Amino acid sequence: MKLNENFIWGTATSSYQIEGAYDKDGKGKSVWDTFSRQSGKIKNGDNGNVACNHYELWKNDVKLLKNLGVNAYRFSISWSRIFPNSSNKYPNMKGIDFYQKLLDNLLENDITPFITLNHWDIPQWLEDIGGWSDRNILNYFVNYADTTSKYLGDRVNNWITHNEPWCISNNGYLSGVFPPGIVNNGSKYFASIHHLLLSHGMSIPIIKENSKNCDIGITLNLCPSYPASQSKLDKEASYKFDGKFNRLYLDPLYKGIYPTDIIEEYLETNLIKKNDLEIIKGNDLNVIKTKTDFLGVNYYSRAIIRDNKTPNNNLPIDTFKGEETQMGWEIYPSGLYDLLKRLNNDYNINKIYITESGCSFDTSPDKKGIINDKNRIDYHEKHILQLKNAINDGVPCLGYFAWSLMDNFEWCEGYSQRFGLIWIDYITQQRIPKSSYWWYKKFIANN
Ligand code: IFM
Repeated sequence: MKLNENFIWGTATSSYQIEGAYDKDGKGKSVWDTFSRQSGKIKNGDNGNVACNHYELWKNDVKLLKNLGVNAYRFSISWSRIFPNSSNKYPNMKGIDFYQKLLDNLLENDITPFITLNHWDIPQWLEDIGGWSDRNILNYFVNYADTTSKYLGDRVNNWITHNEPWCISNNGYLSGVFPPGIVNNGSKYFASIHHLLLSHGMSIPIIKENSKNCDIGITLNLCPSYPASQSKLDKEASYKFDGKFNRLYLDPLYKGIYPTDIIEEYLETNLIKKNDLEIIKGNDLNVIKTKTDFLGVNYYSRAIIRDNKTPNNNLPIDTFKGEETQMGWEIYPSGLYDLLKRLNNDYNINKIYITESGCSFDTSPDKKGIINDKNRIDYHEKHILQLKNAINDGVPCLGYFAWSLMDNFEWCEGYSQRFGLIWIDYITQQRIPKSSYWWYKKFIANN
């Protein structure tokens, strides 16, 4: 299983999912603070008020990272800790201070930080003026990227602008299961995609100015799709699914164009109207295409697509017969290989990181306190093997981040899903490394 000796072995987390301290040290409310308070939105009425209390326990968490032996750690910044309210003039220095200390400690421990600027928890005040559906957000994002890179840029060489724009747009404006909880609003959905991608491109030169010689990327959750049969209809439906899930983000980023077949379908089905396309101004697509240093790939599963003439975005996902994780996601390691090969062929990307790969299983401590999550070990082992095959076949993938360092707030699923290498007791905040933690440690050491 040996890979290049500079290979990045990391783990990943995000601010709202682990930090807690939702109102400490001047932090403002994020959209997830607000959304999780609305009844029926989150399983068991959970919220991220305390989460893993990483805001207080971060030193201990860095020790766990060090002991794990990872050479990188991906985490995100809580935008509403930095700009708690709409005055937006000066950053909240207590928020900056928290991340500076965390970064210093990581660097002292030889752990390379990868920072995500937007892992979904944008400030509520920004949502109140239109959030991602409004063009005004561009300047706010650029200002946020400028400020954070000014204060943190000397410590950080790897920046990720956005995490999984598909989730923000699709879940925020079509299914409505994420904030702002809007259902079937095609105009806002499309606008949010455009503004996410555009703000990515706009912020690249700004971050580069402040954080010398850094690499900047964007993380997409990509899902390879396979037709349920070799019928023409199924193949076409599978290609369409790929368009909505993958090409809608990859094509503008790497080719400077939105996929025509998808835009046409959206127009035909009235999901968007012709004048919704007017949000694409003169130079926007060129800005989106600004050279991105790396692509972050989050891979969890595949889709099997069967055409049943369902209109709009509701393409059916067929059932599968393989094993699944507790989220009900099929375990399909070779999808990672197929995806990476495809990215290499179609987009010729010169640097890729697997910024997330992982699974939810709720294996709990046994009588001796041991958490024997063999299925998680198996999951990572199989995915890393596929990754290695892809690298051997020429894909420039330089790192793998296991999702997640620790169990955490899994969005609409609350605390009911556990993805961590470390078990969290949410009552005592005790951290117990699972067998997968010890396995990953040994695996990294051997590599
Ligand atoms: O927990 C999430 C993460 O925030 C984004 N990617 C998928 C993970 C599992 O659902």
